[in-house]
Amino acid sequence: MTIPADVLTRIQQLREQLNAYSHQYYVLDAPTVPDAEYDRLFRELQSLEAEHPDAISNDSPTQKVGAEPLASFSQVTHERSMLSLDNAMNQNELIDFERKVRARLKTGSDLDLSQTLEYACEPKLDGLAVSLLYENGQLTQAATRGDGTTGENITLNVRTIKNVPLSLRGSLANSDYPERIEVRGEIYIPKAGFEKLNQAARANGAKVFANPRNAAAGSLRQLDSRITAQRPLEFCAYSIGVVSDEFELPKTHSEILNCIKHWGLKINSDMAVVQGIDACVAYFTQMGEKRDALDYDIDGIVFKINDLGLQERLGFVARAPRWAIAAKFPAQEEITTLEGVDFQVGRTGALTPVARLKAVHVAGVMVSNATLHNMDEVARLGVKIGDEVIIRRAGDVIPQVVAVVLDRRPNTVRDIVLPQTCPVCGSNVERIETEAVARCSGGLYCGAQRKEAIKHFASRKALDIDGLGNKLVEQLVDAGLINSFDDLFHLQLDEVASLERMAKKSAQNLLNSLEKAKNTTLGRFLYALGIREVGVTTAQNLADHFGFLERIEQADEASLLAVPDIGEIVAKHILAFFNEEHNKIIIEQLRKVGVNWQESEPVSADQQADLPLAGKVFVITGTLSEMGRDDAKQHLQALGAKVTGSVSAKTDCLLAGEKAGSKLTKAQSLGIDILDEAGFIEMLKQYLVEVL
Ligand code: 9MJ
Repeated sequence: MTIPADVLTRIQQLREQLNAYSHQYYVLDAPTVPDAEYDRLFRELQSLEAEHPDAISNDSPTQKVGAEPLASFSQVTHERSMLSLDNAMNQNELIDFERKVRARLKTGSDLDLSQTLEYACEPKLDGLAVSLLYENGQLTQAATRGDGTTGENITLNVRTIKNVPLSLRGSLANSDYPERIEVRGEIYIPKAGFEKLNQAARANGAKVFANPRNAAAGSLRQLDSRITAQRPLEFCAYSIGVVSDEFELPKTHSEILNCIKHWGLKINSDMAVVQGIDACVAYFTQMGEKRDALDYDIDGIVFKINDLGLQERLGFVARAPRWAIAAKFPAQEEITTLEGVDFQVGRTGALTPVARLKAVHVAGVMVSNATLHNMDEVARLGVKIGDEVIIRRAGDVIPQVVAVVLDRRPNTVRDIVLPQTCPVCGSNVERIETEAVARCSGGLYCGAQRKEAIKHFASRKALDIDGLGNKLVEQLVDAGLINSFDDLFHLQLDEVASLERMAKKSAQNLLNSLEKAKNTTLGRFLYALGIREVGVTTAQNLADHFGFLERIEQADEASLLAVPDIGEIVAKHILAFFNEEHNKIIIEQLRKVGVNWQESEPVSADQQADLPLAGKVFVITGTLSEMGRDDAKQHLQALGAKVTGSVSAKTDCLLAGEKAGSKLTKAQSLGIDILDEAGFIEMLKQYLVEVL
């Protein structure tokens, strides 16, 4: 069947547009259109291709969803072997590396070795090394490193990875890229994707991965590429393999990386070119400090002699190049003994098994506790008290037990048993069949739940009671001074001042903060109540949608489901909360002691569009000294702006407080408007917003 010319043109247009948007999003990290626009064009292309199957091409953006499962992976022999790297475990070994490089270059050389050597420094990603072969600009083969000589053909899986282009940017006719080019790099799962993947797995009783590297490996090893397509894998390039002869490549490693970037593949934006080994040491230290804040896992830094001529003269030993070295950071996983398990009771009564460990240093921090999440996780790990366990501490995520070293199991191990009664209040522990979590049924009768509920009530995004930290809440509850939220507002100066480590002045400050916290907003108040699954955003959505607390209290399931982001489960929690008589009493008591907020008719869509900052996207970063970031956000939202977390081409304005970091740099590079706090307050005044 022939395809009408206008349809073919449209299909071509859509593919180019979608490829350009993907490139901006996944490679340049600077999206230019909202996701909804991408999805709309994607669906248009899908439906045109469904009507005209002959028009489907192998490199269409619709072909990134995976294919029929394979029976097994075929083998690929690498045309140029894929090398591994030698390691430097400390600074001396790194300095020794340069000494050896210099010694080697000196022999029979006419080089001026008084000059410093130039290095490319690259964060070392902890994933899987892969090779991507592009022929005539099309991705024709992807393979794992394997043993360096032979790997597995994982083309179908790699084709599903969002930031791997199926065709290179530019054209072969213009010699924008070589006819054959092998790009090598690492496939990995960023930290956020890993946490989400495991959270979902825990909730569904599915396989939980020990670390992002295992998750990446498991995802690539799928014979069914439709599963791989669901995993948050990314590719980052760091070298090339075979290249067709006729193509003239630049003379340094860093320039080659730039070429790769122009071809449309991601390279590491944190890489740097430095002069001399001392600068390498400084880069290593600096990245070590940044390690936890990066959104991907690294296990060290790779230093490479930048000059390709020098690289060639240095050559290889065994399987590793002499021109590169991987300087390692302290390991994020260690082995220690599980000495016992305690059960911690959270705000909603959830019992979390907490591993008590023989103290051990992990990535520079002494660790003696780790979470075991829930009893399903305990069963999955097969862990017992007395076992040797592998624990992992990555970034600011709480340490986790990731595996048991079974062949070191002593015969004195004991089972971990879920208590039948709450270790804090003695109430029954209940476990609903469909939930992984066991809960204490004591509610606010349970001291642990009460403490957690009050901590939450006082927290920054809730009533923001300055000076009422977690420790003080525990003291107040333990001293019997508060049992419920409203008790906070009945506290007397001498009662507070009589607590340990509490001076009269700080007691007075607390009472002042409590007085101030009484004036709040409906969104904050709803969040502070601690309704299950109602976070800051849901609470604000409820407040915006209904405008009055009474309407929320009386809402039925259907009207709750009309609120953005509220699904059946959250709606049920909200209904259950307001059906509880004692919750109504708590709210009434809080109103009685003077907790108050403004209520008003919700703003209609038309009115929303009339607001002065309607349609504008703001990002807030750095420290605001006059007002908190939450308040700034609320002011902006009240003026119709949307406040998002990361700077992109879609951002209209960055509100940058003191000590602003990478977001400020990014906004500057994208030419986005930047406001400091003083400018922001001026702007608010211009819109007649009363500030403070
Ligand atoms: C990683 N894993 O990030 C190399 N690597 O270069 C970087 N690995 C490498 N380079 C030659 N950035 C062999 C391996």
